[in-house]
Amino acid sequence: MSPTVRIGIASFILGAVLTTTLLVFHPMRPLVAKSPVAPAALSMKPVYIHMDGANAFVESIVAVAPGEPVIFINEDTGDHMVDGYYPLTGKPNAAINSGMLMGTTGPKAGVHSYKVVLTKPGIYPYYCPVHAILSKIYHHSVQPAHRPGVHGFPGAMAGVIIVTTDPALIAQNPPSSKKKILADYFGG
Ligand SMILES: [Cu+2]
Repeated sequence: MSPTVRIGIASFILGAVLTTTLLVFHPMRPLVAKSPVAPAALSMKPVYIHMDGANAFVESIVAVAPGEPVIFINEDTGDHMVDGYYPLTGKPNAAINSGMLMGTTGPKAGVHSYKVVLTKPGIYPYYCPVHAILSKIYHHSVQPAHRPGVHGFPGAMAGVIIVTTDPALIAQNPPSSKKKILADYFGG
């Protein structure tokens, strides 16, 4: 091999090494291609809220991911409603509006349910106007209160859905919110 050829090969190798080094360590080039930010590992399984014979929402506070369905299950023989409201004004929030949710005598009778899907993060209070009222507290603000004259749960039949991307909040849902039917809750 002539010295000229040897120098040529050496130059080629050096060039290749330099090019590779520049490509790998160039400050503008990330060493590892960034994958798109994976959405948080949030469940899209429905979260269930049950209404029982005591005229209560059993899981009165639940958190869900945006777009994760919330399904209200009426396990009471009596009728209920699920109406969203804005606590600062008392005005209805049309995003949650079940209409009359008929009572259910048992799992074989066909359980009446209402599904709501909320896509915007936020705090969504709701109440059952059959068994609770919105009581004025300050200026136009309201809070749910027990409807005088109705029996059952001594508190207000009301609850809150929190729509959040924080899995730590969703992890705090009560275990019964994972089950569609609570076998021992029919009646009332
Ligand atoms: Cu009710």
